[in-house]
Amino acid sequence: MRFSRSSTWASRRLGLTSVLVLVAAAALAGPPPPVSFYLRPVPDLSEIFEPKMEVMVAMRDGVRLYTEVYVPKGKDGPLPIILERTPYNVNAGDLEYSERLALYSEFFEEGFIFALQDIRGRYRSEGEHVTLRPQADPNDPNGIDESTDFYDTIDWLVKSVPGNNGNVGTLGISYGGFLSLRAMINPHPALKAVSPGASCADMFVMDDFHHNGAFRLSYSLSAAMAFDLGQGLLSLGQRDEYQLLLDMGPLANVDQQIFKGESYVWNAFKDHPNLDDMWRYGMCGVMPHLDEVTVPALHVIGWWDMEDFAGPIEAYRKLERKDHDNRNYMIIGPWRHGGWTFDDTGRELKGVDLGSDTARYFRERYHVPWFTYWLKGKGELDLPEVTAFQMGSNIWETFDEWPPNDGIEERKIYLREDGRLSFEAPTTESSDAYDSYVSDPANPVPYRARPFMYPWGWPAWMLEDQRFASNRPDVISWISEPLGEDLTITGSPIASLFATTTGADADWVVKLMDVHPEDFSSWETSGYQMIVRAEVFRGRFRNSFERPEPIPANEVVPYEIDLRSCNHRFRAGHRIMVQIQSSWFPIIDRNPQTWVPNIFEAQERDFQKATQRIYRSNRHPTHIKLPVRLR
Ligand code: PG9
Repeated sequence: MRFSRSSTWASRRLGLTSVLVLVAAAALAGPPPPVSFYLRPVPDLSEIFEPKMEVMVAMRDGVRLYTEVYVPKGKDGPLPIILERTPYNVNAGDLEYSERLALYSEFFEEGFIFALQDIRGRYRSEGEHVTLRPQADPNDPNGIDESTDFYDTIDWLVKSVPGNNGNVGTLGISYGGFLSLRAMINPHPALKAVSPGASCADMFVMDDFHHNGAFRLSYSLSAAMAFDLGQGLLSLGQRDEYQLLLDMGPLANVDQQIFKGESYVWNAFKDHPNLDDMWRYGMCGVMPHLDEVTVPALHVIGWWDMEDFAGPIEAYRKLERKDHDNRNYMIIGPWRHGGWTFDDTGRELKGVDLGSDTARYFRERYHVPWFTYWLKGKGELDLPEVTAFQMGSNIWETFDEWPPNDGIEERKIYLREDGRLSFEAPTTESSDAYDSYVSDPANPVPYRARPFMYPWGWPAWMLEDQRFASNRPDVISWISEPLGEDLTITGSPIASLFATTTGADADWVVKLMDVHPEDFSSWETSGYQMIVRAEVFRGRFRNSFERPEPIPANEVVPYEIDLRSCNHRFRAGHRIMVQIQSSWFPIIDRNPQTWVPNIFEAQERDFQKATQRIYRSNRHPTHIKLPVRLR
């Protein structure tokens, strides 16, 4: 991997951030600069499209949704329609031509009609907004949900837009990806292809709001504030986000100080601290409805997506089980959240040079041909089942399944004495073979180098050099010798952790890292501690996400932590590192470390220091199972 010297301080994304950006711009007196809405150049859209049609499209219950329709100039029709439905404002500046269209510039040459719609209750659309709206009861004849709104919109489009060919495709990122999955449930027959991007699908174990039951505080708070108050974190003060949220104290204070019980989203968090039907079927809950591949689907995911990574992969895998006609595909690229569409080239990420224009390549090689094939019947569908970029070598690879089984061997890499990491298992029987640290909720480990404030620097924060954390006494590192040859892992590394705590609950954060050689000819990357995968597990959920249990104090407890998919080549001369810590603040809320039934109700006095031991003996050999490529 090579690195470019340019850094993107004002890296930007579209989506929830866009809501915050306007707030940020207003709140800031000095640097950092406001985060811009788009990273894509906006062409002269008046040369490409006829003046827009603005329509309030009526849904079955009479609620009307604001829709802009753009018909391209000078293209031989009839043409198919690409529909994007969004909670993030189809035309933020109320411009003659929505700048959102710039996200689709590679589609212009081929010729598609674009329809952009604000979802129910957002911006210019009527009706009540329900964040990540659940599916309606199928037995309720008056039920409405995102699937019925898709159906009714598509029905209107194909019957009303002049010069359309009767075929519709839909796509979207994040919330828009979730919507694209909803479009697949009881779809309109004119819906011929979808492309769900970063489609959040599991909000308790994998995506935005929790990881393995641990609450993603800073992001979820931002989401609740954005959707329920129309504000960003910055409205709480232009401060280091770590200090801001630490000063706020226990989660109960957040509700008292900010939402006062009035936030639909925050209430969902605090009233449902465990996995239950609200998370399965309610807010977001899409998995139970993904049964058949009702519409051809191309799932798009970024390795460095800080919001929706594991859930979208599981959505693909769930559909794959019944993909009898081979209409379900996945591509995972080296992108931040939505980078394949939001970024102009995708050539670099947080200073990491990706070797080619990965985002443009995806759009030209995959996205446009996908919709051209299904909506126009043109071309061949020359599409591998799974395409995955390999980090570390900057190559694209194809697979018949995900994760691949063929040519993969599980190899265990063990924590050893003196901070070593080794493929040799420990031999000592001693029950004292452990490393220990004190986890103090009053001084949690920051997840990024301070100071920081969402949304600045948020995209791909996982690529930040971890040396800011390495020297803390509550972060333990184990490191291998330099590798003699390249080592590639493809699939999901699993951390098998044996640990004790003096407390009654604990978070376990495991980072698998690629440590670059000390080489001062490339100063910026010398010794870089790059996360390959990192994950958190909230100990109370070790036996069940539905029924949390206290951790028995001072008893060695095993944990299996799925670090989630990766495709990474450690180059010869690099070293593998594992870091373990018990806080990751404020991306994850603080675990009180004493037993409380609901952490959203914990009081200040419940937050106590605990001493953690990570075992590395013959009997309790903490290790990472690596899916190593044989060839
Ligand atoms: N990941 C974002 C989100 C999804 C669902 C709810 C709230 C936020 C997004 O960027 O759309």
